Amino acid sequence: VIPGWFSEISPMWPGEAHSLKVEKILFQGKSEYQNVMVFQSLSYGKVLVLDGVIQLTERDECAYQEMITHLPLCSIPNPKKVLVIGGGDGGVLREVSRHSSVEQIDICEIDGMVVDVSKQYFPDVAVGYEDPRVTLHIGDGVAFLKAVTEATYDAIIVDSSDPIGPAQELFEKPFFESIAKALRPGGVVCTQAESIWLHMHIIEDIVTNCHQIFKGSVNYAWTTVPTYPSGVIGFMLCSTEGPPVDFKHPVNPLDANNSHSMVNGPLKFYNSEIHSAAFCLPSFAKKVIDSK
Ligand code: AAT
Repeated sequence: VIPGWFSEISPMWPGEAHSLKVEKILFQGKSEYQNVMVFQSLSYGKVLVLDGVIQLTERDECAYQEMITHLPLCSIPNPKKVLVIGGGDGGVLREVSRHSSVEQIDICEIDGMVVDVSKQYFPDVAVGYEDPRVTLHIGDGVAFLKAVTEATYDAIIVDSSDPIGPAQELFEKPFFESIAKALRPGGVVCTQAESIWLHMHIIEDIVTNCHQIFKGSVNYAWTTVPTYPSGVIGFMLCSTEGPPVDFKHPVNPLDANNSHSMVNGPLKFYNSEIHSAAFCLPSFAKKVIDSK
């Protein structure tokens, strides 16, 4: 450990640790679920860390939040009801709010401290909560989805931390089964699905489960996020039986200067070309994912 630097050390990426130079620690606390820290970095703006793992930085959060949101929402014609699991920082809400067809946005985040800290230190991210269509539920996403007994949502976005800690069950088969039940015919899910460089075994399991559960399409996409382990992160995108969804060709494009956003002006990362490109996989990953 280098003094004055934050290093992201975890058994989930043994033998490597990305580091950022710390200018100032702004917040440190312990919630019921995890350690919460915010620091000012030299080169990536403010950084939110949970249990020693970077959740977002001001500089590159757009790459993750825009992709995890618009990959699913731009793939279906008229999303109305959207559920976000995790994502307590509000960044995904901010992105969902760009879609004018959306009428209802539910979010279920397990940790109230993440919400409070984000509102205090990351106003440009937590601004998503200002959208009047948003209802915040503090609780476990697994229990929340079990309680949804009808096919309710057009899209479910699982903006989850890694499967060590409170998010573990969000990577398991029963959780994907509750997602499928809570989605309308032709509804879509997009989940945080880790890195092709580090976690092919996790990805393999998720893909296998999803093929069994989702009768529409099952796809893996990825993007670059410099401050996430290995610099890339992926998403599992699936649709239920019903109107077919071709994730690779967005039917509901977002205008670059989208005026429906409550916030933050134009998109910084997402566009229709990068949407389609996100589904192109390196050969080593394609081989494994396509074989499932
Ligand atoms: N928006 C980018 C940051 C995240 S946040 C992941 C969120 O999931 C955290 O706020 C965490 O408290 C919440 N969470 C964890 N478990 C649950 C659960 N069971 N139910 C509801 N919310 C939960 C993603 C970071 C990705 C990191 C990649 N290394």
